[in-house]
Amino acid sequence: MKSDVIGKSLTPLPAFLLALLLVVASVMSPPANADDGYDLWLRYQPLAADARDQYRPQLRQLIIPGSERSPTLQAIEREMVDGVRGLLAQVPVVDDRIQGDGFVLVVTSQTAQAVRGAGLSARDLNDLGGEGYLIRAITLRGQKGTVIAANNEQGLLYGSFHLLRLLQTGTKLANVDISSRPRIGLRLLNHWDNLDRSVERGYAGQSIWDWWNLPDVLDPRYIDYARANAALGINGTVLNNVNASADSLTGRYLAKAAALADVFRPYGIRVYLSARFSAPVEIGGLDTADPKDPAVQRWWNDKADEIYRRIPDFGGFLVKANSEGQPGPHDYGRSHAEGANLLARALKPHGGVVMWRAFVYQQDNPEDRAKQAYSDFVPLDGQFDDNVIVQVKNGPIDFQPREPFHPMFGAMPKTPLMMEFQVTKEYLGFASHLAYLGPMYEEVLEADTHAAGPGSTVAKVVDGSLHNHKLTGIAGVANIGSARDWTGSIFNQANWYVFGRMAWNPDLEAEAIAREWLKVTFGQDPQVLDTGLDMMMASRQAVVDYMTPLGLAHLMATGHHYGPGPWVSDLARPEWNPVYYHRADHNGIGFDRTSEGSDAVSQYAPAIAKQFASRSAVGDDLLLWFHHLPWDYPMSSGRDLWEELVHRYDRGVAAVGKMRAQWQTLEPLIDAERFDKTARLLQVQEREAQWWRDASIAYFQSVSGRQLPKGVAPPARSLEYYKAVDYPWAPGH
Ligand code: BDP
Repeated sequence: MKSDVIGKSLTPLPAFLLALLLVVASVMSPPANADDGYDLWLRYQPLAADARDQYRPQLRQLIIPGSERSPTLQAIEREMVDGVRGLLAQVPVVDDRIQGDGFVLVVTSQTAQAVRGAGLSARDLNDLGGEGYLIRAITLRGQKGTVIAANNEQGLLYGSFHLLRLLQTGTKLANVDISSRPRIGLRLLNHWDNLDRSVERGYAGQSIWDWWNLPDVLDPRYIDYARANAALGINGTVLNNVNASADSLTGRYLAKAAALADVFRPYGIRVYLSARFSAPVEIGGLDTADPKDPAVQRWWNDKADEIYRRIPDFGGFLVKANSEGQPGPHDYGRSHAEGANLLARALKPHGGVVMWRAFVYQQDNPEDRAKQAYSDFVPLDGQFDDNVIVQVKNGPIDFQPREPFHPMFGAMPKTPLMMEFQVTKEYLGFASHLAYLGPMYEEVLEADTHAAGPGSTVAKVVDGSLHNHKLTGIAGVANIGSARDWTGSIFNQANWYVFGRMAWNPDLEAEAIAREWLKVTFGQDPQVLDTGLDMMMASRQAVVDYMTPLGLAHLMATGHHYGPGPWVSDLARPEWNPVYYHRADHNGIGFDRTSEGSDAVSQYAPAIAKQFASRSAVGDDLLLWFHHLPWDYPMSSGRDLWEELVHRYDRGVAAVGKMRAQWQTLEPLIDAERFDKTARLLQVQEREAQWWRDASIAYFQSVSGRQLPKGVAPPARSLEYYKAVDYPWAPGH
């Protein structure tokens, strides 16, 4: 390593060489009208001329001190060179000595002399933790440049992606001074991917994991997956479905997982696996999986040893137990804590964690489904080992277009709780409908649990600050498949993006992230940005309105959950039927969760319970989640409940019509391929919003016996018609 990174003169790239490179680049890059969305937020298309002119002098040289390039430093170098070349049409000189103005210096505290050389002190890096970074404009011996500094290489990687994002979003570098560190430790995607390459609730083609050909064949896509995630700060991935096959833990499949771990490692992404609780029986030859049986403990210990031999930085297990037919500790009369601790003890010597899911509800339990997880788990607070984190869905039922926050958040102070969001849109129109989920994530994260007084937001539970937990996490059920655009539509990419950005900082605003995503995806045209932002910010509420307005939930068709099915009442378990959730009859509609009803409100802190229990304070958006009300209940709008319900359905359809028309105005500004696919999907969405509206109104009219308000169009078809609509081959099921 050179002790001094300051040098003398910059050798500019000879003009003819640059010109040649540009010609080659323009021949090789596809025309703007053939953008299939593969590049996600790493498009690196040339910036507008004025932006290029502004940045070029600032990015002439990339300095990475040290003679050895670790795989992570190599990844940084590749990304920076490719990014700058694409965005600025300028190839930065990679060197280990500063030769003039316009350098980007990439240093860790290990390259201590370099850090000092960059005018930084240990104190500058102290607050950055293991993954944070700073990006700062500096002048070194008269030479102007930018430094990216971190305590280790993972931070440098994140900082490098951030610098590229600054260019993509048009942020000035001259006085840049950013320091950033993640608020949450485990920032993971959960893939519900099966070993046959089908994806549970996946709407973007087959699994990207080509299990069959792994570990011998490594699809280059794995690297792009890692890059895309690292750019957001995602640092782990659970490879297989929570409805897990025990085969994932066999030697053959561990070798495949290990191959993926090797690809992801330079990008700071650890591999995790969903573990089937009964694996000791299914692949271990034992006759029990009882957590109290020493042979079972031994089996898991040995399994963990084997995994860590293959994957030294293996992250740990995700477990769905005693839920929807999955095996678990209850099968042996043991608690969730006893089950979780069994696996935790096996992982502990290796530093692994258990993410134990709280998504449980039991067959034959007559209790309100919304209450069951809390009832099962809260009494166990304090009984989990310290490498267990309980993974809780954002709401108490199941990834609905809108739910109140889960009452477990704030209710288990001695247990770290991690958030589980669904990024794939199982209940929000699959990949076909445009729904930007940022506002939904934001709504939940900023919800106040009141667990330790006002201001005890869900975000503070999840980032560990409320109850002083070091182990913290957030998971997003991935919407990724092998579709060229990864997520089935361009706008679905925004949901992966916003999940990752909020996982890094749960206080980021959905709107700001939407704007940022639009820039990295479509460029800087103000009309595209303003129109796109309008569409995105209205989209989730539109889905709520045309599917499940006013706090209704789970009215989707059976099994695949696509399209309306509010009439369904014949499924084996009561809580599988939409009628269980809306409880509509001639007199009224809604689920009474006050003390007169299921008393689910009592699972919230008193201040929140009081708010939810009050018909006026709860607000229209969650009204029917907590209250059963007569059809003529007077709403704050001046309409009665029936009229308001119909109004919301109409409002939802109108909002989609507006989005579609807005998108049309962007045709001249967006490449043909991305424009056209989005336009077609918006047509589908408008048609299906109308279908949802018509079918729902037809059904609720049949139970309420009420007339449609004046001027409201009747449903296009009969209720019988809507009931007969069937999608036997809907994906993801
Ligand atoms: C439900 C899905 C089901 C999942 C389950 C879960 O319909 O496919 O297995 O969640 O989260 O919403 O375990």
